[in-house]
Amino acid sequence: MSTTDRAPVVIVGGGPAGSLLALLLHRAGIESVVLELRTREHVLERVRAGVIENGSADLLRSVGLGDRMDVEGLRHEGVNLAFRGQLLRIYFTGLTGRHVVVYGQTELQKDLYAAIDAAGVPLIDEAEDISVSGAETDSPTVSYLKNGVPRTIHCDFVVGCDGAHGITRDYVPAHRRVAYEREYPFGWVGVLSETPPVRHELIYANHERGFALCSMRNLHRSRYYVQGLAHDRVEDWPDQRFWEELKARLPEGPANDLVTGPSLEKLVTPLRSWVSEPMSHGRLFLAGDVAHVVPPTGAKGLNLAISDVFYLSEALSGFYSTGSGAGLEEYSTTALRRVWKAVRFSWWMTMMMHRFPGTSEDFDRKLQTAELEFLFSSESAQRSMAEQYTGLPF
Ligand code: FAS
Ligand code: PHB
Repeated sequence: MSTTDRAPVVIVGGGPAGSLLALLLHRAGIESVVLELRTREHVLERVRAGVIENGSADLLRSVGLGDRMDVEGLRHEGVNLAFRGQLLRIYFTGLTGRHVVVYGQTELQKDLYAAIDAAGVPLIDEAEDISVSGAETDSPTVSYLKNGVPRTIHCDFVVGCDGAHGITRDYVPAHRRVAYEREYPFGWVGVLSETPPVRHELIYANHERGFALCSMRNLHRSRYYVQGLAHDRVEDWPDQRFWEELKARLPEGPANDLVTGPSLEKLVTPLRSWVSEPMSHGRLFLAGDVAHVVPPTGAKGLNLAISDVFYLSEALSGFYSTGSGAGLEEYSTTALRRVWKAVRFSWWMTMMMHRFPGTSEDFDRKLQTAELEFLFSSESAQRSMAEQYTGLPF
């Protein structure tokens, strides 16, 4: 027995991209259905990004998602770079008038689900075997299994927001799809701990033992990362090794002040830059990690998902309010223009702050040192970094 539904827009994937798009469309009077493969609880448990750009925070406030973020989130007017025992503060607000908000993706996801529930947007979790047909027609359909029961939704548009391992991108024919990739010969080991942050702003450290990052979720909960080998596993990094390595990579002051404790969560993640073009095909549109992945060094992943759905919601509301498909035709080009700038910034931060195996004193290492020395000594270089870190305009 199958059931057939209808909705103007079907969104595949209930992460930040999918759920924010559903909310933006609802506010524009456009109904949608969100299909999520995992349970809500699983999505809400994920510990991922932590930095929200200036523009992303403004967009979230404009759709009623600013209250908890502005109370529990931390406004950061700068960030610190550590190199050769020195700490340099990049004063965002002084250099650009802008700031970032440190607010965990986990918390944002909770706010997003609460907002789409309050708006009455159907989010169907544990939706399995999703398939799309007719993306090249004006009336595509999306089929899936819910509790083993086959269901089909007829729609006008399908939006793939199903992340780096999603299936929707495969509905862009292979002859039209181009993937650009750069893999890095290392990964990150991340730890969440119920310990006070070592400093009230983030520290990105370039050290001969490898990169390290000191971040946080609030004034009692810290998030730390160290550079590990590309194929490290969580079990290779017992807590004691993690804390010893982090401490060794920080300048003396923060190293002495570091409060350690048991890890609440630990992950290892490979680093890669990857973009799949185009981000649309017929009535299928892609947004977020399903179309592009960046190394977290530039804190851009979540923010790119937000800018993608901003552009797409503008284009879809243009279509439904005026009948014009101009914005939809332009969507892929518009989104990719901002994506590639963030891909470049994330690549630049990664190249500048990590130790590349086997490059103790070679040409690349000399370049890295020169890059950091220039940044430490040039206000215009610091302003360029501040502009990009706080987020380029949409
Ligand atoms: P998401 O992956 O968040 O969401 C996609 C959703 O689609 C998921 O809920 C998934 O279950 C669902 N899905 C998958 N396949 C499906 C299918 N076939 N059918 C239906 N649903 C399906 N960014 C930073 O800026 N800083 C960080 O520190 C950082 N850390 C990260 C750590 C990890 C381990 C990862 C993977 C990413 C990290 N990121 C970080 C990037 C991250 O924030 C992403 O950019 C962000 O989650 C992208 O959001 P979405 O595009 O919505 O994809
Ligand atoms: C985080 O807080 O998890 C975080 C912050 C900045 C990054 C990456 C991760 O660049």
